[in-house]
Amino acid sequence: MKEIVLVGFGGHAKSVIDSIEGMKTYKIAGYVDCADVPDYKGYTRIGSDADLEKLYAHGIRDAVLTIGFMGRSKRRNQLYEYMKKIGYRFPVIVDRSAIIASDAVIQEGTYIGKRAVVNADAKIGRMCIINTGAIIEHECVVGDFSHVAVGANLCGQCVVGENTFIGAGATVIQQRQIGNEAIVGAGCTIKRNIGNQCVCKGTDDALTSVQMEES
Ligand code: JB2
Repeated sequence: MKEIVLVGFGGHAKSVIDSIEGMKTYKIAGYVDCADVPDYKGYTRIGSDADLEKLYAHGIRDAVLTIGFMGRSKRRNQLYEYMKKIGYRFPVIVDRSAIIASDAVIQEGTYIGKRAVVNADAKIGRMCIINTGAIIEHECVVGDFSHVAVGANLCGQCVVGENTFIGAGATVIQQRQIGNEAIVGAGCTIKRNIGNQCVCKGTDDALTSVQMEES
């Protein structure tokens, strides 16, 4: 089995570990983290970000960015660029319980969590997180580095930009567009288009209660 290194070893890494173990394609070599974090399931620290070149030279070619995010975070983008220059591959990690349509397209480094659904003709960009139980309906497009959190729903033909966060349990109704670097709060119902870098808050009907503010 090919060896893979995990970058970031917090809560999200634990979810990803279970999915990788279920795939039976990769052997987890260990993790790198910028903090002193406890080992988990027998996986141990094999260095820091400064050691990534050395680990590549020692034969580890595959990596997964297991630093999650719940809003804006540039660190995933920076690490991706840095590690691509070294030569790392970022495989798609799909939990064995996820349901992926045969013609869905999922680009490198994206994680699809437990019981997530990616339906027909959907396109998911690079380095996204489609987390536990999220539903990406037919013909949706999700831009690079975006995160659709647990239980969120994108109804058919929605378009989500890059570096955007769709919070837990949020619903975006069909054919709506969410811009780049936007944040949709947990539980929001989005019934209109949302611009770049907008933050949506509110728990009821988006047409009346969602407040929009430029970040
Ligand atoms: O630059 C970094 C870096 N920055 C943070 N390099 C490396 N190698 N590691 C980094 N980290 C590490 O990522 C932190 O030291 C920490 O160990 C880990 C982040 O763990 P945390 O448990 O704080 O969050 P998470 O990213 O695993 O999970 C968030 O995102 C998930 C998608 C959480 O908010 C979860 O609730 C969410 N499901």
